[in-house]
Amino acid sequence: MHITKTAFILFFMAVSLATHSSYGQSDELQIIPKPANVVVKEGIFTLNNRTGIAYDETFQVSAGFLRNYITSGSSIDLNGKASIHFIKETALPNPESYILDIEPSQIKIMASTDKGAFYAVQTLRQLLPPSFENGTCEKNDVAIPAMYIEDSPEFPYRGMHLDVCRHMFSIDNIKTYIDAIAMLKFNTFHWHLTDDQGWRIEIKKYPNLQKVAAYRTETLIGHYNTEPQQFDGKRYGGYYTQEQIKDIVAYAQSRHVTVIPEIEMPGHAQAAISAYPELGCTGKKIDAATKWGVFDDIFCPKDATFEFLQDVLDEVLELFPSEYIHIGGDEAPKTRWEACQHCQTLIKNKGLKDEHELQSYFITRIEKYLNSKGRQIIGWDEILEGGLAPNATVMSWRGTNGAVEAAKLNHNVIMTPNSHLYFDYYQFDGDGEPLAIGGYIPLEKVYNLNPIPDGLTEEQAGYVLGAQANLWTEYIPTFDQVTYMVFPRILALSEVIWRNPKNKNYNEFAARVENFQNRLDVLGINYANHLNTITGSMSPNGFVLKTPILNKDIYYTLDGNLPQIHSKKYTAPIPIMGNTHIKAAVFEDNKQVSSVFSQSINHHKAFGAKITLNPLPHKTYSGSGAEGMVNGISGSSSRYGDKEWIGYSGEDVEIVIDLGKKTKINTIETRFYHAPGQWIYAPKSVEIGFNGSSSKTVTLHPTDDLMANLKIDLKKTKSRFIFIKVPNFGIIPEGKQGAGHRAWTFIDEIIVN
Ligand code: TNX
Repeated sequence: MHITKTAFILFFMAVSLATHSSYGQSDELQIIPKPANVVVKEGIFTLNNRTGIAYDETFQVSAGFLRNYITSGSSIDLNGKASIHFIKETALPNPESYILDIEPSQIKIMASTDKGAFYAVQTLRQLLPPSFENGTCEKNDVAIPAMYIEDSPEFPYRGMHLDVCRHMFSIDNIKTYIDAIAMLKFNTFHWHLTDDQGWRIEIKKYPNLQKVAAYRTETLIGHYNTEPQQFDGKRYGGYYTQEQIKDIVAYAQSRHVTVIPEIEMPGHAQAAISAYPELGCTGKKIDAATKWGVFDDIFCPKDATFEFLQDVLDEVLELFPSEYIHIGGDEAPKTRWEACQHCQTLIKNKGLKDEHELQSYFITRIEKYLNSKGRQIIGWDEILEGGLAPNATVMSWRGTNGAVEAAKLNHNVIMTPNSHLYFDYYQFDGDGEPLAIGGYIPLEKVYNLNPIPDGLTEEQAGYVLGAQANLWTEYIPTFDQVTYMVFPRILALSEVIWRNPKNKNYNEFAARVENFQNRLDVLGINYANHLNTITGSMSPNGFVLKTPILNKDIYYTLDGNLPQIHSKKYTAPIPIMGNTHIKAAVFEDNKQVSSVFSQSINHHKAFGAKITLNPLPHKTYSGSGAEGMVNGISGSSSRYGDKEWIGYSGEDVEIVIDLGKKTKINTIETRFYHAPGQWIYAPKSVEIGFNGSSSKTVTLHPTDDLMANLKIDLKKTKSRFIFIKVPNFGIIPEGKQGAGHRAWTFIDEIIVN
C-alpha cells in the first residue's frame, strides 16, 4: 500500500471522527503510554496455533521479539498460516511511528523502520494477557479486540538514567532495567559509570582503575544528615568488564535502546584520582569517597590529564556506538583550581577570566576531541557556566533554567529537572517508604510535567529533544529498590514523553496504572503502590479526602478511633469547626485496602486568616500557597517538598497575617527546615511585629532533626496584624554542599494561639 502522507492523515481523521464518540472513558484502552490515536472496531482477532508471522529483513528485531514473546509466553507456536504481517509503510510522521491495525482476519503492523514496528509490538504486547510475561498463559485461543492504532512519539529523546557508582547492580539487573524501559517505548539508557565513590567501567590501558578506583573502603550508613555519621566498615565495589559492556550494548540494541555512557569530568572524579593521584591538582594520595556529596578533588586540567581522558574515551568509543557521550560537567568545586599554580598560569595564558571559563575550556577541549571522532557531547547544566562548548547538548537538572538558557543559545536540551524527574526522591509522604535522599515527587507530579519549559518560543521549544528521569543510587543498595523507585513513576514519564497529552486526566491514568500492576506482578518487578492512598487537603468548604482512582469508598472518624466499614462514609468536604483529628481508610468488599490516613487540624487563632507572602514562594515549592500557611496543617517532619511547606531560593520573605480584628495573642509558632545537605538553611533570626508595638527579633537554633523551631511567648499582646520578616540565611559557607550559592528557606504552618 502506498499513499501520500496527507492522504493518509485525512483518511485517518475521517475514521477517527466516525467512531470516536462511541469510545468512552470506561472502556479506556489499558495501554501505557497511551497511543496517540485509537479507533476501536467490531470483532476480535484470535491468536492461536493457526496464526503465523510474515516479515522481511527490515523487521528482524521487532518480529523476532514478537515471535519470542508469544512462543515463550504461551504454547502458541506461530507455525500457522501468516496472519500477522509486518509491512513497510513510508508515509508516516517519523521513523518511530507505527500503525497497528487489528482486524478479525489479520493483524497489520506498519512502520517505516524496525524501530517503529518494535513500538507496535510493545503496544500489541499490552493487549495480550499479562500471563504471557512469564510463560504461564494456558489459553490456546487468545482474543484481541479489533482496533486501529496510529501512534507516534512527541519527543525523539526518551531516556532513563541509572547510577551504578554509588551502588552497583548485576548484568542481569541491567538487562531487566533495559527490558522495562523498552516495554514503555523509551529509546535511551543513560549509564552513569564513573563517580567519586567508584569507577565501574574496565579501561584496559589503566589497570589501577580496576584495582583501586573500583573500590571504596566502606560506605555511609543511614542518611547523610544523621549525625554522627556512621560507616559500615565493609569494602564495596566492582566494575563491568568490556565483555559485559558489549553484551549490554548488544542487548539494548536488540530492544532499540541506545546506551549513552557517562564519564564524569572534571568533577565527581575522586575515584579516578584515588587510582592515579597525578590526575588531581595536589598529586596527593586520596581514597574513593565513602559518603555522598560534592568533593573538592577534581581532574586537574594538565596535558597528562587530557591524555588520560582521551585514552579512556578511545576505549569508551569502541564499546558504545551512541552518537552522544555524556561527559558530566556537574558539581565541580573550583577550590583546587584556585590554589593550583598550573591552573592559574593556564587561565592567564589562554586569556580566560576565571575558573568557570577554565571549566568551559576543559569541556570544549574534550568536545573537540569527541567531535573529531564523529561524536557529540551531553553535559549537565553546569556546562553553561563560563560559556557553553559550541556543539554541546545540555541536560537540565537544576530545575529548568539551564534548559531555557541553552535553548535560547540554539543548543539542544534534554529535560531532567529535579523538581519532577529525580526518581531518587520520595514518592509518598507517609510512613513506610525506604530511606531516600529527600525531596518529594509523587506520581501525579511526574504525570503533570510538561517537558517544554515556560519561557521558550515555539522555535526555541524545538531544541527540547525530550526528557529523562534520573536514578541516583546513594540510598538504593538493591535492585528491588531500584524498581520500587522507578515504578510507577516511569509510567507517568513514558506517557508524558511519548504523548505529552494536552488534556491530562490523572484519575484515568491512575486507573491504567492499577491495571498495569498486574503485568508488573507477573514480571516480578517490585513497585510502589500508593494508588489507594488517601490524600487530604483543606478547601473553603472543609477538608477534602481523595484517592488517585475515583469512586473508591472512603470511611472516616473524627473521634480518634480507627475507621471501620461502619464509620461515616465520605461524600463531601468535612467542615472544620474546632481542633479536629480525621482518620480515614478505603474499603473494598468489606476489607480495608489502604493504610489509615490520619490528619490533625489545628484550629488556631490564625486558622483561615487572610495572609500575604512577599514575594511568592518558588514555583516548585509553593506548598498550598499563602492560605496553606494558616490552614491548620503542619508540614511533614521529613519531606520539605510536601504541600504544606513553602520554599524560597535565596530570597528574604515578608509575611503579613490579618486576623480580621484586634486579637489577644499569646504565642506564635512555626518551623524552618534545616538540611544543609540539600542547600536548605533555617534563617539565623526572624523579626516579628504587631501594629502599634515595636518588633521583636528571635534567634533560631537548628536541632539535629533537620528543624529550627520558632516559638515566641508574647504575654497577651493585642493586635489585628502580625508582621513576620524572614531573612534568607545567606551564602552557603565553604565546605558545605552548594557552597557559594544562596541558601533555600523552607517555612511551615504559622500557628497563632
Ligand atoms: C546531584 S544530578 C548530582 C548527583 C547526585 C544527585 C542526588 C547531578 C548532575 N549531580 O551527583 O547523585 O544530585 O539527587
